[in-house]
This record gives sequence, structure tokens and C-alpha cells, in this order.
Amino acid sequence: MRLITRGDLDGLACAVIITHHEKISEFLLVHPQDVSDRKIDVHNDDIIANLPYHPDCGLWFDHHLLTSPNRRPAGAFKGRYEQAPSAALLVWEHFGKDPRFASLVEETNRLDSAQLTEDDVLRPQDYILLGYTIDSRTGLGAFEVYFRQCVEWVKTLPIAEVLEQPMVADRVQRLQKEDRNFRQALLESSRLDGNVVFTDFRSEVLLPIGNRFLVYTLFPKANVSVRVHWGPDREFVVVAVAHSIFDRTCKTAVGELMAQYGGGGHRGAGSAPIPTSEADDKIAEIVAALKSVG
Ligand SMILES: [Mn+2]
Repeated sequence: MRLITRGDLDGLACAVIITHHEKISEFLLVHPQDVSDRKIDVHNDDIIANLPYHPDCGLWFDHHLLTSPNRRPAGAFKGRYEQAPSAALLVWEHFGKDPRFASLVEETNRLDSAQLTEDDVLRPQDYILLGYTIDSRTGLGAFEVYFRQCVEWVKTLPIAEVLEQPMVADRVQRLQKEDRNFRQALLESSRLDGNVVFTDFRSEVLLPIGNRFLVYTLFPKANVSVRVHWGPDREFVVVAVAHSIFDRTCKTAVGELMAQYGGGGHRGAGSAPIPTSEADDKIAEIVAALKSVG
């Protein structure tokens, strides 16, 4: 029996709980699009968690919005699908709510649904901090080894001891350094325009990376962010828009706004690829729309 999941804290928590209850011979970490596009070979005893539905699987758990009809199960399926703060919560409930995983699930809920405090962004602790280290940008091969290790540690050790493992501590250190650089880059490339914090990373040779919520701690007066950077080979400009997780007053349905520009998303976040020649006009339009709706 294999577990097919996503490489984030929610996927990790699902893996911890599922492997505690079922004999899993192999983990597969995959991108959600590859499941939707049916690029993954799925067997009838596979468990899929925190990913879109695949008709060949044996058990399925997910909580993400089903955006395309091809992701919808045609009839009955085994497992659980509903809107919830995390897939781990559904998995935990399905397997009888083992109290030893209660705080793992609670913290996974908070991170996966971005119900975070400023401290969770600036001084993250425990499972939230571990969650930030689960990041596939460091190269997939090494990442899979790390993910598997974390599953074993989280199953057997208290979270304080998980964070003391050299592999984890090393990633935490790297994250902290990355966040310092990211903060600098954000401050240099961002400005507040009414309720909008606008960040233009087009002049950066390498796209700065770091905690995506950091911008809302630096610009607490903004209720929405617009971030602009180059797409691959500078063929187009990517505009990414997201509601602030601290000031939740933004009234714009972001996915719908982005759909007008050939992109998409959900209510709180979305993005669109904009042709380079039209970029400045379209970006100005998007910012104006966000300011007028408020
Ligand atoms: Mn999730």
C-alpha cells in the first residue's frame, strides 16, 4: 500500500497519522496538477491525501476546493472530502482521533489555513516552524529523504526533540538567514498604495524567496498584496495577489479578478500571467481595482 501526498506540513501530518494506522510501503510526493492531469500511475490500494481525487485510488482525503470537473469523484468513494482547515484533520477523524496527534493536527490546521499570529511569522515555534522547513525548493531528491525522516521523528519524538535533529536545525538556520535577506528585498521593492502593498521584484536577477506572510508584518496597513515578478525566460510578467492574513477586510474576490487577466485562484489569493508589453497598464488597473473595492 502506498501513500501519495503533497510535500507540505499537511502532507506530513497525513503521513504521520496514516502510517501509524496502516502499513505503508512507499511514499510518493507529487504536485497536485500531476494528479489532476492523471500523470501519476495510481493503484487500487493506494491512499491519496491532501491532493485531488484520482479514480483508481483506494482511499482519498482532501479539503481543497475542486476547481475542475475532472477532479470530482463521479460517484461514491472511500475516504473523506470536505472543506476543512487541513486534510490531516479529516485523516485524524477518520482513524479515530488518536489524542497523541491532537496538537500536530491543531497546528497543521493553523498553518494550512493561514490562521496565524504575527509571532507565527516572525518567531515561529514547534510544528509551525517545522512546517516552514518542509519546502521542496531545496531539490526534490534530498527533500524526499527529509520528508520521510520527519515522518519518523514526528511519530516517535516530542516536537522539541524533532527540532533538535541536525537535519532540521540546519534547515531552520537556513530559513532564518533567508528571511533576513527576504525582509531586506521586500522593504527595498515594496510600497504602500492605499490598502495595497505593491512589491515589484522585476529588477531582481534572482527572485527573492522567503516567508510569504512576512510582507503583512512589514505593511500592517495593507489588507491585500500585489507582487510582480518575471515569468520563465522573461516571456511574461507574473502578478500574484493575496489578501492579508492579519487584516482580513479585503472585499475583492481575487480569483475572479485574476480570471479577467487570464489567470485564476480562489477568493483570497490568485495570480495571472501578463504579456510584457501590457504589464504596466494591466498592473495599474489591478491595483486601481483593489483600491476601489477596498
Ligand atoms: Mn492541505
